[in-house]
Amino acid sequence: MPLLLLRVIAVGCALICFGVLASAQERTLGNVGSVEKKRNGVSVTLASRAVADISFFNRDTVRVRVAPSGKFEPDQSYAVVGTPDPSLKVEIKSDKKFSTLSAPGGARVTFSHEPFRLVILDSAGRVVLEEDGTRLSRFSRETGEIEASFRREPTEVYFGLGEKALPLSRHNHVVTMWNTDVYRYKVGQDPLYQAIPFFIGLKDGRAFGVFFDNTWRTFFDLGKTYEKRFTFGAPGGELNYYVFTGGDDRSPANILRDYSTLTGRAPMPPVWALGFHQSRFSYTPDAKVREVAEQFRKNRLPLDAIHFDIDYMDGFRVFTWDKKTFPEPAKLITDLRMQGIKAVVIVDPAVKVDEKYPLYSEGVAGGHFLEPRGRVWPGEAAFPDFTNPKTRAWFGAQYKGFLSDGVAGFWNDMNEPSSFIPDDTLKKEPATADHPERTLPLSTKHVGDGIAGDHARYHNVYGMQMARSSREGLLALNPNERPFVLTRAGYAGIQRYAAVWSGDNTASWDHLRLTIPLLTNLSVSGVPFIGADVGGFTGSPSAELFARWLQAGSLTPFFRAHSDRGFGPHEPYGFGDKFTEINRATIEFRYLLLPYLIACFEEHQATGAPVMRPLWYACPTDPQAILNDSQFLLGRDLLVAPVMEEGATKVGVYFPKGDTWIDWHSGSVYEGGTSAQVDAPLERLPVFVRLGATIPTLSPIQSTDEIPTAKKGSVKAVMKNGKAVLVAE
Ligand code: MIG
Repeated sequence: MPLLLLRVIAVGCALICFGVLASAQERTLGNVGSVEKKRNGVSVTLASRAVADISFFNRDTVRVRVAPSGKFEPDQSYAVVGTPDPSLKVEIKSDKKFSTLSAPGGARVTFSHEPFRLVILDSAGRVVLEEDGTRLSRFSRETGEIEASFRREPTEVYFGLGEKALPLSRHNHVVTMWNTDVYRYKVGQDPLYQAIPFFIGLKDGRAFGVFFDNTWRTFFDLGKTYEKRFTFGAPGGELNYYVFTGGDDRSPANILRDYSTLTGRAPMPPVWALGFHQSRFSYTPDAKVREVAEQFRKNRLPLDAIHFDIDYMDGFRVFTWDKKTFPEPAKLITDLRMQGIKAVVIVDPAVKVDEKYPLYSEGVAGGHFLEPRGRVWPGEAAFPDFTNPKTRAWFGAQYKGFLSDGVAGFWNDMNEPSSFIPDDTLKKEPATADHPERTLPLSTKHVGDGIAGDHARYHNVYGMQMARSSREGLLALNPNERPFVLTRAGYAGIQRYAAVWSGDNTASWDHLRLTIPLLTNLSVSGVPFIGADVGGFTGSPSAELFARWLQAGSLTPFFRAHSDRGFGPHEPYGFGDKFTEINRATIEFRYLLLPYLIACFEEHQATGAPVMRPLWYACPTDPQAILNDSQFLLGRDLLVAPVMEEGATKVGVYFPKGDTWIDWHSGSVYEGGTSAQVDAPLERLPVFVRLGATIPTLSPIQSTDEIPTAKKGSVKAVMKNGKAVLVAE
């Protein structure tokens, strides 16, 4: 079909075309010059010389792309894997003053021509987003900055944006996307390790989503500067964003269905990775690892994995073993496997600068390293350029040795990337030791998968591309096994490659409470396989804190206890017999529910629904559910209300509207829309089953190896003689 060129206007007076200049350098897009029809949308030339492409990804998803320079880069994204719906027929109308694009049965976009201003509507014609006329989209050609602003209602709330140590909703906050190694981060600190520039907004019970696919250091000002506006922007790149209008019912589920169609879903984890993991910085030497395994088995504590932290390596050289402390890794790992325990080893990105270390010389010869070098555990170290496909393949192939040793899973740490402060700087400025932005210089050059660029642009995808290299390498080496990769840093789409844990949290009650807002928001950022270090990484948890944290963590998707160097026990057998028994019951409950957890991951695969869910996800119209940050849902049918207060033996629970809930332990029945104080003695995690649900279960096992011979059962929440009851079979 020949391109239809709709010449609109060319009131082309240079004086009025530049829109409102807020500063000497900043300009808005200006008036519309021409509107040209393209596949699934239009291309708009603007008086500012910028061009804007507006198109539909599917019926309910609109993409807006603005190139301030007037020329688009090749359309390449680290996040996006979906392709636009080929069956779409977008209708386009244009007159002198307005253009309108509509997808039959779906969203609609209209924009005025003088000046260019966008309004995006849902399938029922309700406004979803409307550019703020008092602060139109703008850019600076001199600095490369770009920005877009939309009107908001003061009651609007926002969720997602990856991993944040912030309150449940991000309204009234300005947040930053910049992957940062934040040892001992504080509640309220921003940013942390994961940058996911996607959020779900909720207004009057209706959801919408915005994904700003820009890998630079982006920001989101969600009503903080001005309560009737939200703004997002970046110091460079294109203004490239997707708006999810949510279809007819405007549900959060629809937003995540469409977002995950665009950026992908998590593959099914290996079943063992859904069991309990035990970790510490570090279990060394090998005898210590054996002792941990023995303690678990002796105490009949279920366990599927032990993590090997950095000290197993030879001088922190990645992909090596310390011959003194781990002389026979394959033997050790086989012995662990006999006890139903898999080995997970940490793999850091940076390669020790050492001419005698083959990986280093190979990396130099292959041109795999970034310049300049950095400093990490091994001293001076070279960072592979994971934005180079050849480097990803090279690094990924290194897992071969570990696979033949029998290692089952891999843990990618320090991949923000984190680079220590050089010694001479440290001497001069000791305070920089804790500098939160210790990373590579922003001018570091990356291959960028064909679009060369510097670290300011590629920093946020570094960790994700490392995790990709790991996953793809493992699949190439062993196509028949589902890989398990755990990563600390990531960007939108990280769910395709790895599970995520929330880094260096602290052994405190407020960090335990933080896990729910942190993890549920990461979850609705499209990443289902997530967890926080049980017990808190740094610090020594009391027996009570550890037991309560283990309970809360037992129904999060990724379940691992981990500890920093030199702190007290973070092992479930480390607190005396009474607590060993309590902790055993907690982990056993996790294993009992494994078939249900697996079903939740299958549901994610099919629909994009999260595994761990905030209450608002299920009840966006229930005002009491929306800001609840002390409870969560596991899948659709289990409501979890962990105890997160020291000394508490009761917990206040809100039961979301629309369902009836039955206490797993006591059988008490609660109607949706009510609150209650529920008994929660130390040994009990309050869990409630939705009336009508069938929860598949397993008889007690010590590891997932025993699943084939375990007894399969179920717990059903049904009406019997006019009463809601749980029936176990
Ligand atoms: O500079 O490998 O978040 O889980 O135990 C610290 C040692 C490096 C940070 C990780 C933590 C891990 C630790 N690592």
